[in-house]
Amino acid sequence: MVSSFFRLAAITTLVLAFIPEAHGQATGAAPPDSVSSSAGNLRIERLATLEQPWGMALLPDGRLLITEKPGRLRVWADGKLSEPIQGVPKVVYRSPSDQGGLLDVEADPDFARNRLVYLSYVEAADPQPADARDVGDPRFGGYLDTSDNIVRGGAVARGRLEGDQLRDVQVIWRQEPKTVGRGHFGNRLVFAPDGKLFITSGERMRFDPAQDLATNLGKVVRINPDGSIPNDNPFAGKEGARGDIWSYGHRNTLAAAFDPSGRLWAVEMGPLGGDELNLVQPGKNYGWPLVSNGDNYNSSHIPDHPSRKELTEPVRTWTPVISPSGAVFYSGTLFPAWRGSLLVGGLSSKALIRLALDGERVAVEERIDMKRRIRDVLQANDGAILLIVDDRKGDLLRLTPAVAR
Ligand SMILES: [Ca+2]
Ligand SMILES: [Ca+2]
Repeated sequence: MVSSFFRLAAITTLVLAFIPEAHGQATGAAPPDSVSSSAGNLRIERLATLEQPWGMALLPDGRLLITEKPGRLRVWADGKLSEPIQGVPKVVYRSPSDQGGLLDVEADPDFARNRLVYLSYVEAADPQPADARDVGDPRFGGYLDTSDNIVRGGAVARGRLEGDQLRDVQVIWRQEPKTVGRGHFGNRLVFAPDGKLFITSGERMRFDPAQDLATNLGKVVRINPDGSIPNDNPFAGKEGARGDIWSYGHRNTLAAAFDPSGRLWAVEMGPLGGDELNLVQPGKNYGWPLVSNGDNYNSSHIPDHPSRKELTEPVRTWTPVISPSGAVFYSGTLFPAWRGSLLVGGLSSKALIRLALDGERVAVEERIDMKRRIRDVLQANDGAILLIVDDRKGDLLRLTPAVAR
């Protein structure tokens, strides 16, 4: 006991050696100092404050990349937030209620050698339709909001990070077709252990495309890091289907993470109720919009998952919803009891949700009350848990075990 206490104390002292620094002038309300959990009280530190942060990625040297939805990529290192990195693609972003903008960031698994960084974001169609008010244009999907008629879609680009510049930026993937509307882009990025890149692609609030194998909306997508299609994808080379599709029937998947045994888990926003945890497997149909354990926002009924056995059921559903954001499998040493747990950020639930999995079921579920909309979760190299808060003044927070001071 004594030796483990001193080990913990030594680690915490190291963590405290960083001087937290807030970016910009005004910051949001100070977070509480601590929160209780099954691992005891957690110390909450605010490291920085960003505008609508969305995604995080760690570089091998411990530097942290963070996106801001309005279109900025910053680096947090040595207690400081950098100026925006130059060379980031131009994004469509209109207001904090816009689900698009600059979204996720990932570092290449071989970053130490190739310095490649991947960004997902929302781009405008070029050119825009000649008459952007024509509701009959299929790009509008029968939807017309004259205050927001930019035809747009998610995209993924990669470039080489050199100093404060992204160089040789190339688009490697696009959501197709583009349409109007500010929602359901998905766009979470995660590398598989074998180096393939997975992208979650939302159904752009259009429902039916999730079942249409001729579009990549409402799918989980798998590509090679250069954008080419792996020839072992389930629909590669099949007529009438897109080769980039890995699984389909998804609504708006915002979290994706590989567990220690190499299985892909994804967390999906349901409609009115029915958020889902799915074990994602190639070629399977996850049911949207044919089934959902939630119902439509206008209260019209959607049959529940068990009514259609041929559609893959979620491992867990949530009603009321958690509104999932990013997620990560914890493997660090600061919280030994949490090793192997999936940590999921919650927006409307304002929580960090810990799921201990046993095979294909959730064995333990814990909700840590963060009192703020959590947008992404990451494990730092020292085992601390990093969170970003979804807000116009969104904090970067670090969770470590609290010790007596
Ligand atoms: Ca489903
Ligand atoms: Ca239902």
